[in-house]
Amino acid sequence: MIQGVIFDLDGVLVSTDEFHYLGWQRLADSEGIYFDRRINERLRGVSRMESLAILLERATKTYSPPEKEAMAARKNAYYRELLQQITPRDVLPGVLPVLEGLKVAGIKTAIASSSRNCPLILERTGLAGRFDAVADGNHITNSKPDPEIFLLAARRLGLPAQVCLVVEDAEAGVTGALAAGMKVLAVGFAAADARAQLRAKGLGDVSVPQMLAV
Ligand code: B16
Ligand code: MG
Repeated sequence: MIQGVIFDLDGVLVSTDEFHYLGWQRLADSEGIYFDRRINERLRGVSRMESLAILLERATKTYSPPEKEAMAARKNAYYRELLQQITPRDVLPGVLPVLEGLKVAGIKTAIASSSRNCPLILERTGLAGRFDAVADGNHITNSKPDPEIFLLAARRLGLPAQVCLVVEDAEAGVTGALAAGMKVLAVGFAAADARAQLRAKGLGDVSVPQMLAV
């Protein structure tokens, strides 16, 4: 029986995944490196520096470690510029009713996001304080597909992995959650992932009883 639900942030609770794409595209364009939405799919749930390494697979010159740090910082600045537009209206459909339904059912909730910008996004969307625990990119060494972030979120909830359901939109996130021994509800870009126990277009297309019965 599910006792805790652990949510990914970008692409599950809010569409910041589009802003990540726009930030990386701007960086790639300024460096003359080919980048597109298909390549961007590989960056979902992956840390900032690992994302840069994937983007640099198409680079024609090699970059030193300090140059790479500067590029990652530049992308983050572009991304944070876009985050200034975010308001509580950008919380994705179904999120607030699901959170309310879980609360009424006595189910604990947590965030497991690879993003180091997670606190800023939670603040700007009004979601800060709505979860029993938060685990983000500032608290871990290995990002998704490693299970570390999910295990940390479960530990902070005081729950064993087997009673946790993870909501994810990334292949790397689904892999990490399953490796942690948790059940998965795959949504958005991961909605066709056959490894997940439950699949839906978004949180607006699934009910709390369905989530708790996986
Ligand atoms: P930042 P999630 C992930 O967040 C994003 O999906 C991924 O595209 C991004 O590179 C990663 O956070 C790190 O983000 O640069 O803000 O630290 O999907 O795990 O909530
Ligand atoms: Mg995501």
